[in-house]
Amino acid sequence: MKCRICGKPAVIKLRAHNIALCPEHFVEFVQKQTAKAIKHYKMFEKEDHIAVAVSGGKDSLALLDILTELGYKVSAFYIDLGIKHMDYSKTSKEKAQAFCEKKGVKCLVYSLPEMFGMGIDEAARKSRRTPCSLCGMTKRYLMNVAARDLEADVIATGHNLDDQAAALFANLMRWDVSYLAKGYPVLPAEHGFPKKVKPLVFLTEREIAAYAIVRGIDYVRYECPHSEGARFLVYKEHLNAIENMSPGTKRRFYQGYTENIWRFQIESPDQCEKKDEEESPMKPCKICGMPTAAEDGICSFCRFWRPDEVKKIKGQE
Ligand code: Q46
Ligand code: ZN
Ligand code: ZN
Repeated sequence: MKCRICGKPAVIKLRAHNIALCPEHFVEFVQKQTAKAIKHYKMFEKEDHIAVAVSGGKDSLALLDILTELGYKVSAFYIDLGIKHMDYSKTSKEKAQAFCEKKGVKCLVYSLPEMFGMGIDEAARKSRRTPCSLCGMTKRYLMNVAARDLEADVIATGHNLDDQAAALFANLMRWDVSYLAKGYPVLPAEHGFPKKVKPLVFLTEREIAAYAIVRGIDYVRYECPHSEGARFLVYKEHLNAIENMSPGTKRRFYQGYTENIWRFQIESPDQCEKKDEEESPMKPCKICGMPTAAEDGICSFCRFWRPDEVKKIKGQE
């Protein structure tokens, strides 16, 4: 197998693109695909400051590598969830910080155990919530805080084509129209929250894993013990089987959806009515100042993580 561009030995065959590439040209290919997605979906411009959410995994570290290589102004942040199983949080924090240092990128760390004296598992146990629902709310909030602290214009996450296509597949199977309306790789800035983008949407998991190896990126090899990956695994496997039969399907499936997403964003009359009733104006949280729509003016993060301050505020009212 020879590189289609230079004829040197190839390291990877990309059936969807009908090419084989050597390490040098594969790296170039991955970076070009990312640049293409950024341009195609109007994610950001050269002068923008991008905050990359790094988890210590291959996708987010590859994203950081690609964006810095493409010459973007990049900072990073890591959210330490305090997950002790297999030293998951400790190891992923070390890998994330070491890679940021290697790339000369500033990395802010938000540590739940340091800020609140407990990690996501203990907090979930105490509140009888599932770790992932609590984690989702916590990460969304801290991402916005990180963008504010870093004075970034946009937050970038490492979701890849497999993630996006599997989520689309799952949402279609359930006809979950509210999620189908939100699967675009760009979420505009809204209500005081920053823009959020997914620049790796043109690249498969396999391509990103190969990129991380070729570039010598040291990442955590295992996923969070509560990984949502398992939820989508069956969809990923089915999509891979179809991809094997007909290379390029995954990309056409997701890209075609992004071109047709407006079809899911048209609201039915009863949805409009419901929205009018439900929509309450955003205001700054009485405790942390971040925007919230909660009627009592206390955001869901503070309500959960800062109960003493909530009590104090309620006592004063
Ligand atoms: S939500 Fe759940 Fe993830 Fe949080 S607890 Fe782990 S698996 S990290 S994407
Ligand atoms: Zn080559
Ligand atoms: Zn708050």
